[in-house]
Amino acid sequence: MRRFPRGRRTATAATVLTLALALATGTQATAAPDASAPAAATVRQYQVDGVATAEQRTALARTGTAIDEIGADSVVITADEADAERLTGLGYDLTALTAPTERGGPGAAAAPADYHTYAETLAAVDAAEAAHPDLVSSQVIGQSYEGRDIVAVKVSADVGVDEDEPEVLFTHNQHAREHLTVEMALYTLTELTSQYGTDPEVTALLDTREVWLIPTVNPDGKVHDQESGSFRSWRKNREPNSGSSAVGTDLNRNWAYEWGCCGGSSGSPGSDTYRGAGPESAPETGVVADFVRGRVVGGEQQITAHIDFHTYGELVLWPYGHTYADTAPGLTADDAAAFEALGTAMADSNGYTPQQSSDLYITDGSINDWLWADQGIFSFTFEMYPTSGAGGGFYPPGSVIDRETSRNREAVLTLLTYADCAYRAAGLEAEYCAA
Ligand code: BZS
Ligand code: CA
Ligand code: ZN
Repeated sequence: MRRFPRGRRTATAATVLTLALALATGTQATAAPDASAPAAATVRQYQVDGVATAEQRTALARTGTAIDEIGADSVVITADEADAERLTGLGYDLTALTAPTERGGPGAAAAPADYHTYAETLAAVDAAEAAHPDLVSSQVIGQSYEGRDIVAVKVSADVGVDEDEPEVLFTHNQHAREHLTVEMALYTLTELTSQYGTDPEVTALLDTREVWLIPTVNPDGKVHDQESGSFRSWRKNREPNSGSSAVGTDLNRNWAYEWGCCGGSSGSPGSDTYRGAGPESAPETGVVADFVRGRVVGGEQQITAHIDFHTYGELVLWPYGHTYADTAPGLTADDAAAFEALGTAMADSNGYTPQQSSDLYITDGSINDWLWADQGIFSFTFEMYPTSGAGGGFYPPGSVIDRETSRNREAVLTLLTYADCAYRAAGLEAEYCAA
């Protein structure tokens, strides 16, 4: 498979191109260490030098190693001492880093109370629905492993009617520790409802689109990470794994397209990129996938466009993740052109770096690949603020929430705008957007 120019361009454009990656504490080749053992070794971040290409990053990720940020010729990983020693033994060049809080100075990182809890999130949804009954309607679409409700919120004019309008889905918080993404959902909900009837663009879009927000796909993981008194850097869901004491599946490796195909996930339950026992094995993945399948009306998928919000790295990503190739089965050159044009338009508004997700490293079983290949939905991932640990990593301070959620206002509205026909973003309306 060939490398393609997009990755090289963006890599040179950004001195410190960063990405929050998989926190993988185990290895694929051997039995994984028990990630949930009470006496778990100290986990910290390390810089790994000499890792410069997507192939090199994929090779590192395949050892089950955590990679949090990507630089021009290095990465930042999260590892315990045993993993660090193992990697050094494999020839990797590791340097221990101080915690993001210390690197960023006082106030660089958050306290758990800086972010809405799961209960507060649902309360905010209920309040919006009560204040705007004509615009907002929420429904429980299923339960997490531990039995918490997973909620989808519809926002549209005449919300009680299933009108024949393009539908746009926003998913948030697949990864437990990425709390800023839940704030993004609440921002979008507040912005759309408060600006309807006031802002002409928002009004026109809610008159012609149906928006679905799923503020947390992983409520058990969120509660686990946020509500013990201090953050735990937890990524996965909280489902036990049979035959292992290690808990959790990486939901963003558990989707049912080319699941586990390509070395872009781990088969070890102790890894933070554990792909699960099978496609959609995690209850949370199944609930959201069933919801999406339920939006097929009259044989046609109503949802046309989607963003899955993550942190961190300030990136706009699109499929495929399971191959480096620009085009592949189910992804034509025109499809790729539309993804790049729309992704770049959104990135122009928020200052993120746009690229195909495999420019970073290979993943399989991601939500983007499934939504595109299986459901035909133009599906993006946004990696939100910050770009590095200096901004607080997964836990930036609450003082940045307003700025970093509203930063995506135009990008969200751009996606809604093109939801009638994403090919229009690439000038392909004559071919694909006939009325
Ligand atoms: C994250 C990083 C994210 C992941 C990168 C990615 C997104 C890869 C979409 C592929 C597709 O955890 O935020 O590793 O899931
Ligand atoms: Ca509809
Ligand atoms: Zn994530």
